[in-house]
Amino acid sequence: MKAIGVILLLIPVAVHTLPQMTMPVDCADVYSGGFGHSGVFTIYPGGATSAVQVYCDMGCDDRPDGKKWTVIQRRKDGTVNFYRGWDQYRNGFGQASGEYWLGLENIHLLTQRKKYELRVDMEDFQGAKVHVQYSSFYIDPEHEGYKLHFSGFKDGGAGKSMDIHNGQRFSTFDKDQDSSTANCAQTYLGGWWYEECHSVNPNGEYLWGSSIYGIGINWVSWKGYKYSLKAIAMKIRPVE
Ligand SMILES: [Ca+2]
Repeated sequence: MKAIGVILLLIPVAVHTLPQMTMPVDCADVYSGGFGHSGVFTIYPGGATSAVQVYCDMGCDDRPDGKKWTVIQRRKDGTVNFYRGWDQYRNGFGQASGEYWLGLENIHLLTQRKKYELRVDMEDFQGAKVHVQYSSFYIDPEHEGYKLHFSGFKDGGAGKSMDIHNGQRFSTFDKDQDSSTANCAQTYLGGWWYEECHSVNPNGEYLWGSSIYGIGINWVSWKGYKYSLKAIAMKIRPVE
C-alpha cells in the first residue's frame, strides 16, 4: 500500500512537467526549462510531431536584452545556398548550428501561438554592428501567402528600410507573389516578402561585401544596394 501511495503522488508531477520540459515551443520555453546558454536546441512549434532544431540566442554580457531569442534566419559565412524554391522556404533548410532558414510554416505556427517581437542583428565586414527591433511580428497562413506583419519600430542603427515589406506575401523564384510585374526573387536571387522589389534582402547572395545592385544581403537604409553584409540574424521572442 505504501508503494502505491508513492506512485500516485509522483504521477501528477510527472504529467505536469513533462510537456514543458520535453516539448518547448520556442527558446523562451527552453530558457524557462533551465537552459540559460546560447546554442542549438529542439523546439516544437506545432506540437509533438513538429520537432525542429533552432539556434537559441540567450545573450551575453554586452547585450542585456539578448536573452530567449529564437533565431528564424541566420547568415554568417556563405556556407548555405539561400537561392531556393517555395518548398524549401516553406519547410526550412540549412543547419541550426550555422546558416539556416527556419521555414515559413514553423514561423507561422510560432507567431500564431504567442505574440512575438522581432529583432534583426547585422554586422558588416569592418566589424560594425547594428540592429532593428519591432514590438510586434507575425505571418499569416500559407493560403494567405505567409503575408508579413510587423509594427513598433525601434532603431538600433540600421534604419527603417524593412518597412516597405510589411503586408507583402512571400515570394520565391518558383512562386511569384510580389507586387512587381517582374519576378523579384529571380531578379534579386533570394526568397523574401518582396514588394516592387526590395529595400532589404536578407536571403540574397552571400557576396563578402561588394554587391551587384540589389542581389546581395542588402540592408539599404544602413549600407545601400551595393553592399552585402557579413552577418544577419532574424530572431523572435514572446512579448512578456
Ligand atoms: Ca511579380
